[in-house]
Amino acid sequence: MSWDASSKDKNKQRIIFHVDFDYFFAQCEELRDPSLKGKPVVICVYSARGGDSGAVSTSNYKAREYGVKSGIPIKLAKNRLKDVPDAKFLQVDHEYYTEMSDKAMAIIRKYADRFEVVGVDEAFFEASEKLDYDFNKVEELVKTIKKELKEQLGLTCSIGVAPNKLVAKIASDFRKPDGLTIVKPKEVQAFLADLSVGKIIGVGKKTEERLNEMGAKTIGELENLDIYTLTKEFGKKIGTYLYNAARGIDEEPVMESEAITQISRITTLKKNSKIFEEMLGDLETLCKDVHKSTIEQGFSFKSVGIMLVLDDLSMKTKSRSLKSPSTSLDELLKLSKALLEEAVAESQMMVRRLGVKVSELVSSKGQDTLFKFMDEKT
Ligand code: DCP
Ligand code: CA
Ligand code: CA
Repeated sequence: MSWDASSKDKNKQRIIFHVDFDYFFAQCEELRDPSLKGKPVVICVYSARGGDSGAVSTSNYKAREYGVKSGIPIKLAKNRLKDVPDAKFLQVDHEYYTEMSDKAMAIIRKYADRFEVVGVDEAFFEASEKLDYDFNKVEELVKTIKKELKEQLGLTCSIGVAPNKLVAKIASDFRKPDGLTIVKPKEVQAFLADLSVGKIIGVGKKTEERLNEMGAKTIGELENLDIYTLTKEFGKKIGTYLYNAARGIDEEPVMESEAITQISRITTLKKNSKIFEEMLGDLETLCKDVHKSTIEQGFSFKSVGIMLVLDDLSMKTKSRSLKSPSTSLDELLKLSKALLEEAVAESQMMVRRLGVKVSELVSSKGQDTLFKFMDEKT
């Protein structure tokens, strides 16, 4: 039965789960090296500048007690932990985290009617049919899933269960780590009432500040703002979204994920060429398009490739991996220029078509694209 069909029956509320792995990158490191457990563990993304320049990707809960969390400079993290001799600073290892993520997702997927991965450490799934639309069966399923993750991988997660994605996502964040929060259909509004509006998916700092100024600090208070006020302030799309969110209404379907493995663009040159400089303009346009699409879909890329279709219609490809996943357009441009320059030097033939691709994609953001979209607009 499709999501549409099931929601037509008013008595049947969907059962939607949101799973979020606890302190994910740091937990993966603890699993690989159990001697880390109990010590502050900080996962670092070192920048190209060397030394301790760069930012903290995440940290375990012990490190968070010292104010060390995602996004702060590594230097500041080291400073906050300078009196803690057993603190550990490790470099990100996306490949290993992705492998753990894939294994964990495979375990959970079995219990879903529909399964949607939204980031390396989180997923939505629907289990309405498997649970006969009975919220009373949720707890047992969650126990089974948590037990299997723990036994097979050693991994803990926090789970939110609700009649829709919006509330499930807020619920998974409600109790952590190793949490479970079930919000039955009748409990939705009471559950949301006292939470800050910033908990709504898509509401970033700017939107939150604006809503606070309008008198809505909590989701309960947001309910007092009428649809006209909200659409006037935020536009029709976001205004309506916020109006519904305040009431715990969200009809977004769980979308079965098809694994995206690469993003590419290809173009036919205006004039066949074997001169690097003549192809540069097209290359830059391709890179910008690929980059835009990659960012919009919430990915970073670890591999860059170019593709040439030559005059005899043969194809030449070249690709290279980065040290760590990147979201940088400059890096994409730099690497694809280098690859094109090499390819042109190696081949005597004219080029007809040119393509750029990024692959080894890492979905680093848990939030859907609305998040970015909303704070840009407001
Ligand atoms: N991440 C990152 N940079 C950020 C935020 C997150 O590199 N600014 C990475 C590291 C995290 C992973 O994404 O382990 C998942 O992000 P979460 O926000 O879910 O945070 P954690 O899983 O680390 O912690 P929590 O237990 O709060 O979910
Ligand atoms: Ca997490
Ligand atoms: Ca997450």
